[in-house]
Amino acid sequence: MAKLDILTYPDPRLHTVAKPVAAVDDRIRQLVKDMAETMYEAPGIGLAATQVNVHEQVVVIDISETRDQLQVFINPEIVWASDKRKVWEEGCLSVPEIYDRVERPDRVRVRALNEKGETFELDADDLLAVCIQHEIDHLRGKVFVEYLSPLKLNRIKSKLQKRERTRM
Ligand code: GNR
Ligand code: NI
Repeated sequence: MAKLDILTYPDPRLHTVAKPVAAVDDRIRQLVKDMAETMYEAPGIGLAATQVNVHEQVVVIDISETRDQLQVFINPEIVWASDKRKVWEEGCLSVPEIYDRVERPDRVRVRALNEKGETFELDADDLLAVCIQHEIDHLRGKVFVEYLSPLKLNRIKSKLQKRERTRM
């Protein structure tokens, strides 16, 4: 298994739109393993393939405290979202040490393929609903800070670019 490098905002590759996975084969299963290892080591509660510069629709999530409840979503799509919305304080492995409030639908139903290539549907609320929407955004080339005001976004960009320059 290999730990993968995570792209950091404002890397333009984070805006690439991921393609659907055509076949859930051993190559995809290896990618899932590598992404899971990368997520656990980071540590984070989710990771989208976009963040490791692979532009295919693969997401791994583990919101459990015990870090042993891996959830895999291939070609995920939101098939229903509640009208009710909720604000959550989000963070992102591609935007280190930046946390801010984002409003999203409170509950969503997701349809995806599992590691065997079988279709499943899942109703998500609370942190799982936030996380799956955050990850599907990555697959579409969107990073959570892009929901913030232009002023905040510019401050975040300069902070991260400065940090990059000083190798912090
Ligand atoms: O580890 C993560 N924590 C988190 C917290 C609140 C909302 C979303 C997230 S996802 C993030 C990992 C990540 O960057 N996934 O893309
Ligand atoms: Ni993220």
